[in-house]
Amino acid sequence: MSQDNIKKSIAKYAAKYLTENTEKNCIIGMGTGSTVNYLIDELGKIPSASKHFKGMLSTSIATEQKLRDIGINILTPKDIQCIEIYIDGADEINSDGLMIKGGGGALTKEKIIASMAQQFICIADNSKIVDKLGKFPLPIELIPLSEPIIIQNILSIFNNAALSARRRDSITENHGIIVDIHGLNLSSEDAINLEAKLNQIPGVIANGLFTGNVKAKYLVTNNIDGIVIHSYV
Ligand code: A5P
Repeated sequence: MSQDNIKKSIAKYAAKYLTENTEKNCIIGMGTGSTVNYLIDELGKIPSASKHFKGMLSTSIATEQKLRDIGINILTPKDIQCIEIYIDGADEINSDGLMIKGGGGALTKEKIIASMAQQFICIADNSKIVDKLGKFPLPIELIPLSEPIIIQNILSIFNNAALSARRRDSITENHGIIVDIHGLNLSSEDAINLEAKLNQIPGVIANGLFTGNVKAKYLVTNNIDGIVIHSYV
């Protein structure tokens, strides 16, 4: 099966789960990326879906537009304290449910909305499952002011000459810039420590390490037999 078809089958499973195993009028946080896009497409095929949910919080303009297109009510984080489920893809996920996210540039909103959720359900094909985090470059969103100093402060944490920071061309929805850190190889403990250190650098808006209260509780993925669910403590 192609990677896209695997993502579609994961998305189909997740759409059925969300409409059949959640309370009516619940609130869902919806991530960003191709797997999420397939999930929204699948929700659009379920006639009851738009009425089942009170609404959804969206993590990007692209996701919001797709949700509106299938009739989902869009809610704003300002009006809500807590949501039942946050559902999103990942760029990498390890055996503890820790992730690298932000390949699509939406990491800041993703992290905020994930932090409001009682549980994070990750939907990711099994190519995203890794032993160590960091083969996928770690995105860090910065305010553009004094970019060279901020990047210098970020790189000084690592003390590793093999690392490099590459700036993306595009500006984010928050008017930030994203640099991707290449060459990391992080255990869970490393990832937890690094996330905390990056959060302390002035000018860093958010980093793409999802640990602590934003790590995954469940992973919907695939193996050779079909869909499998992992749960993390
Ligand atoms: C978006 O910013 C990322 O966090 C996505 O969750 C990630 O890039 C996964 O994308 P795909 O579903 O396209 O693999």
